[in-house]
Amino acid sequence: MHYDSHMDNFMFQFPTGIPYYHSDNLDLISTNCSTVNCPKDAVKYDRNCRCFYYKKHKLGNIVQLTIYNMGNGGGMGTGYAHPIHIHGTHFYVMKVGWPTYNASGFIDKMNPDMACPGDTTDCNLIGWADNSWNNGAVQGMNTKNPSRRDTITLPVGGYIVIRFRALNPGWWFAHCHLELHLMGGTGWAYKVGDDDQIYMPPDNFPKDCGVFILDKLPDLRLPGDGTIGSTTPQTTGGTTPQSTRSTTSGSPISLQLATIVCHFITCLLSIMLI
Ligand SMILES: [Cu+2]
Repeated sequence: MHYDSHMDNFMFQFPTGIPYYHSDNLDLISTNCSTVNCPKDAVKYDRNCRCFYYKKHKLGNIVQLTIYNMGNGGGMGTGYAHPIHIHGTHFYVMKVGWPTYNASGFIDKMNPDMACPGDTTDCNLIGWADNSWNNGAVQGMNTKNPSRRDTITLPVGGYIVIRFRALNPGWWFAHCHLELHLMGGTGWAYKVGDDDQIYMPPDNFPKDCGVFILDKLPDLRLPGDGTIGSTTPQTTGGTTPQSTRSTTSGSPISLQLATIVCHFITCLLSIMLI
């Protein structure tokens, strides 16, 4: 692991072009995360870890994300709470896992639900402490009346579990809304649907530099022959969150486990080096 803003050991880097026009070869416009040299044992800022980090979700799936904030071991003055903001969908807050705090209000212990082997700043092998929580079966989720948000604060030394149904086809961005962290790489992109399910931008939308003038509302169209598309997603239920047991047995579900960290000093470094 390297020391900086990251998601799953990668520092998000924006593509240089628009993914809608390059879905058949994203390497033309972005750095592929499978090709970056990102040493797990780096002990300082490493810009080689920058890449276009993204997830794929099948249209209509329920997506459950667990995001852990490694912080910096919960020491006083270290680590940040991150306001995680997701574009393209609202989501349900199924659970917030908190650290424990001392009488002065500072963190004294990371949340024990996550097992972070070794040093607390090296979570390459992170997972649930209780194996029975794997595959989405997180205990303690609010499946009755969870809050519906577009942003949720991720506490230092804790985690969040969120769910959304991937009903909005396209490319979207999710990120920490502290701009310093966003620029440092605390974010990820995600693609909902296959290319033939994703509406294309209007014909006169600039693919590179240029000016876009909206003189009429554009027709919705899918890639291919330019006709107006119909992308009514084939969902398996309503938009209300379901329990893990019901989703795993009756609906497709995507599970992702992400880790996130940002250290103040290294974030500043990343800004200066950009
Ligand atoms: Cu942040």
